[in-house]
Amino acid sequence: MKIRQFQGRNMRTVMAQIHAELGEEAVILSSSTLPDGSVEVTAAVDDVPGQPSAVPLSGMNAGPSAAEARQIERMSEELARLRALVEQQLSGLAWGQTQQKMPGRALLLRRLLAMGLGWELAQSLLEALPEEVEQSEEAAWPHLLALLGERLHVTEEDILKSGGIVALVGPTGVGKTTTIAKLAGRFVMRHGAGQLALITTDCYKIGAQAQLQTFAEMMGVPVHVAQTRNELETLLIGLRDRKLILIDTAGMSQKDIRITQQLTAGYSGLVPLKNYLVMSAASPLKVMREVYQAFSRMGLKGLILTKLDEAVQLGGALTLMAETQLPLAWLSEGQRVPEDIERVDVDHLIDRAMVMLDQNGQAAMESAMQLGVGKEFFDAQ
Ligand SMILES: Nc1nc2c(ncn2[C@@H]2O[C@H](COP(=O)(O)OP(=O)(O)OP(=O)(O)O)[C@@H](O)[C@H]2O)c(=O)[nH]1
Ligand SMILES: [Mg+2]
Repeated sequence: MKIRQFQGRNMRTVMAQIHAELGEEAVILSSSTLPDGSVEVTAAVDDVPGQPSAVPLSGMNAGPSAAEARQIERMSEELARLRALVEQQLSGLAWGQTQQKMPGRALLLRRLLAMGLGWELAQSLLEALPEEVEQSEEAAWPHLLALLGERLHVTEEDILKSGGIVALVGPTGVGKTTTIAKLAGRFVMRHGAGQLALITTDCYKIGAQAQLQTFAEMMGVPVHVAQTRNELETLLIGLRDRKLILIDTAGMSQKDIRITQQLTAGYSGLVPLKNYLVMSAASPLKVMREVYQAFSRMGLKGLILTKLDEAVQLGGALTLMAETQLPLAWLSEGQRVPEDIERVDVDHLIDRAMVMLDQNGQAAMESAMQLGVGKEFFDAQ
C-alpha cells in the first residue's frame, strides 16, 4: 500500500492532487485543517491493482463492493470481540467489588454458580434474600435453597395413574425410547398389558422401531406405527379404550422439529395429547434453553430429565425449570428398564443438586475463583 500526505488551500484542490498522483482508487485515511486554514489529507492506494481496500474516492456514494463488505464484517466482528472483552472486565470488576464489600454474598453466589445455576437466577435469588438472613452464615444458605425451591415445580399428575395420550418429544438420543420402555414396564405391572398401547412415529432411524419392539414384545404389547398425522389420528381412535397410550417420536434436532410438531401438536380429537419434553440433565444450560425454545411451540405438559447419572451438576436443569416454569414429571438416571426412573418432589430435587455440588462442586468453585466470575463466563458454559 502506498501512503502519501497532501496539502492544499482547500479540500477540492487537495482531492485533485490525490486523483492526479494516486489515481481513482485512492482512499482517504485522515484529513485535518491546519492553523493557517489549509487542508492536510493523508491518502493511500493499494499496490495490487483492482483490489481496493477501502472506499475509493470515485465510489464514495456507491454501495459496498464484496471486498468492502468483507472488511466491514471483519470490523464488526472485531468490535463484538472488544465489547465482550470490556463486558468481561467490567463484570470481573463488579465481582471484585462484591468480594471486598460483601464477602458473604460473594461466597453464596459462588456456591450457587458451582451448583450449575445460571447467572441471572443466582443473582435474583441473592436479591430476594432478606438482608438480616444474609448476615447469618447458618441461615443464608438454607434460605437461598428454599427460595430456589419456590421457583421449581413438579407435575401433580402421574400418568401411570391417570393415563391419557402421552407423547415424548425431544432432541436425538436423550432417552425417549428408553423412557417409554420404563414407563410402559411400570404401567403394565400395575394395570396389565391390555390397558396400554404403544405408538411410534420414528420412521427415520434404522432400527428405531425394532428397539421399542423388543421391549414391547417382552411385555406382550404391540407397537403401532404412525407415519402421518392422519395415521396417528386413526390409530388413536382405534385405541381409545386403552387407559394409557404412549407415543415415541423421532429424535429431532431442535433446529428441525417440524415433523414431530406436525404429528403431535395440539391434537383436538377425543382426548388432548400431552407432550412431555425429554431432556438430558447432562446438557449445558445453553443447549437446554435452545431445546426448550424449539419444543415449547408444540405445547408442553411437563419435563422428563434423563441421564442424571451422567451429569456433574443439576443447576442447569433447575435453572431451565425456574426460567420456564415447566414442571418436572420424571427423573431418569440410568439405562435399566424399568428400574431407573422415579418421580421426585422439589425438596428431593434440591437435595440431589446439593449432593452433586458436594461431589463435584469443588472444581467449579475453584475455576470460578481463578477466572474472576463473570456473567459471560457462566453463560458460555
Ligand atoms: N446413562 C444413561 N443413559 C441413558 C438414560 N436414558 C437413556 N439412556 C441411554 O441413551 C441412549 C439413547 O437412548 P434412546 O432411548 O435410544 O434415546 P432416544 O431419545 O429415543 O433417541 P432417538 O430416538 O435417536 O432420538 C441409549 O444408549 C440409552 O440406554 C439415562 O438416564 N442414563
Ligand atoms: Mg428413540
